[in-house]
Amino acid sequence: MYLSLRMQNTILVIGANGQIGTELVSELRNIYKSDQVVACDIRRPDYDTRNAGPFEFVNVLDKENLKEVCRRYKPTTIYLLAAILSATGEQNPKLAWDLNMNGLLNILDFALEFNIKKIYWPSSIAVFGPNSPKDHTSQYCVMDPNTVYGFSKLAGERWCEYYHKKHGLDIRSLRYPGLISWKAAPGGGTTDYAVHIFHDALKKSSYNSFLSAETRLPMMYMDDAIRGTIELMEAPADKLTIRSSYNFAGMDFTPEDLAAEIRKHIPEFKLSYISNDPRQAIADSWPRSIDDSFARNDWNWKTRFDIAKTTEEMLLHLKK
Ligand code: AKB
Repeated sequence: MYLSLRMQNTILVIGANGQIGTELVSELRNIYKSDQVVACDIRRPDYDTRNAGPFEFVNVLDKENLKEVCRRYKPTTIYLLAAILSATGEQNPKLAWDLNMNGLLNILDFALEFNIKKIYWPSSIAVFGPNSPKDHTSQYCVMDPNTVYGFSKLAGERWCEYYHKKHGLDIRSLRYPGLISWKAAPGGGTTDYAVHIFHDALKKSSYNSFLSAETRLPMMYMDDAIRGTIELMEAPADKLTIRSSYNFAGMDFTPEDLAAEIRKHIPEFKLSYISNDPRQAIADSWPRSIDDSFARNDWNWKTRFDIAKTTEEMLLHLKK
């Protein structure tokens, strides 16, 4: 089995069981052969790995473990998704810095050592801070993130560009907004309310939001995020003018906007608010909307899901 894997392109997805990884692995397995896509995580996935494709235990901070997996699979591409997000990161700042930063540096070094052709690493709208422009925030502007997650992502972006310029590494990245999906739960972010709200709307026709009524944030439906990620990875290298991380936009809305959309399907839906949640301050430091014109111009990015279509899809799938 390993001999045949060595002769073809092999993709490692590290952090495969998370919100993004769960959907990315299955989409990559639709595009490539299942055994070309190795799901890696510190936890075994819920699905049956014998049918779904190879799975390996990988801790991105354990260099010996990483080296052994790279030797065995000879990956041509790595997607590094393992990270601690904004809200969880504030509860354990040193661990968030360690995983988000040293995990990336380990992969960048292994990419050089094992001649890995392409790397994907996600950044986030969390790289912006309280002094960044709030509306249509541009690719290049003041960036003063004040969460550990945010400044680990900003530092990571600088490392990505540095390895590209200094070592010619083909590394690609997107600044994800809040991601809305139904297959796997989000993992400790500030934008998670926009997923929880759908579960509670169906279960109890109400939701108690930890962000205030007027908190507008950039968001995206997961199908768009996965398609955009794969489009970026397939774009010709000479078209890419950004090697730190691309601004990437879908839609933007407030909890009130989302509640109004949900009421079109569940008229009795009620939204209430928790006060003094620490995630409010994080959300207040982030942009309200994003200008993603570099992604549009360089590799023709176009969003497909607006708030209405996202709401319809989320309710439809979660009802099943
Ligand atoms: C978070 O809220 O921390 C993430 C993000 C925007 O990167 N969803």
